Amino acid sequence: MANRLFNSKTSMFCEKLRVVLTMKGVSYDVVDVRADNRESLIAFSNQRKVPTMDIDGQCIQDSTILAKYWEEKVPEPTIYPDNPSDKGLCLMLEDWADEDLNGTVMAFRRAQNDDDVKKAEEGLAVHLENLDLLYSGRDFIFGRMTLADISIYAQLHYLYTSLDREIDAKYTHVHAFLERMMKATGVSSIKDVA
Ligand SMILES: N[C@@H](CCC(=O)N[C@@H](CS)C(=O)NCC(=O)O)C(=O)O
Repeated sequence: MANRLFNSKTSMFCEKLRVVLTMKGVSYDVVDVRADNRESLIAFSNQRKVPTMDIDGQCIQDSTILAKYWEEKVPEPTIYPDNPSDKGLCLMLEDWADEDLNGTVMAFRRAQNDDDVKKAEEGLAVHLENLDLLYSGRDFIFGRMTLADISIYAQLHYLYTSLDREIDAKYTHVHAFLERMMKATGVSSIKDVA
């Protein structure tokens, strides 16, 4: 099977998918969409968003759909919890990270002035307080690394890799989680991507 990933190194959704692909041992060629201003991506998929994959000529787009696709193709190791109720919660957390947490993180990118940055910081603080509670006393949300952890990590990691921001040291459980995720994904410096 020939797989191509239309990739942007810094995209949080691409990092989320790359972690899943590595976990499952899926091999793929990388097409760097920044190298040709997305021309080959648009020619292949008729749209601009990454991650997009060419899987034996089949075009599949969106990190959530691709994660589900690869889970079905390569079930082990699984990216979801075993218990169906936990799986539902995992998918909800994936969606929360991809939408709400992403919106908060991207508010820094969209900020035009100090007031916007202050609002973004306030929004992020609410999520960090909740995440710090969520990760207190547990390594991963469902005992082992699942798509919920991967999705949350991809968003928080983007603060460091692309926005040159740091998470306040007072969120000790969040920091311990980031370190666990870096170890699990083979990233030696917080500024590097998986
Ligand atoms: N829900 C999508 C979001 C993908 C997304 O927003 N990708 C961004 C990069 S992080 C992109 O390619 N944006 C380019 C554009 O919209 O023109 C997913 O999970 O894959």
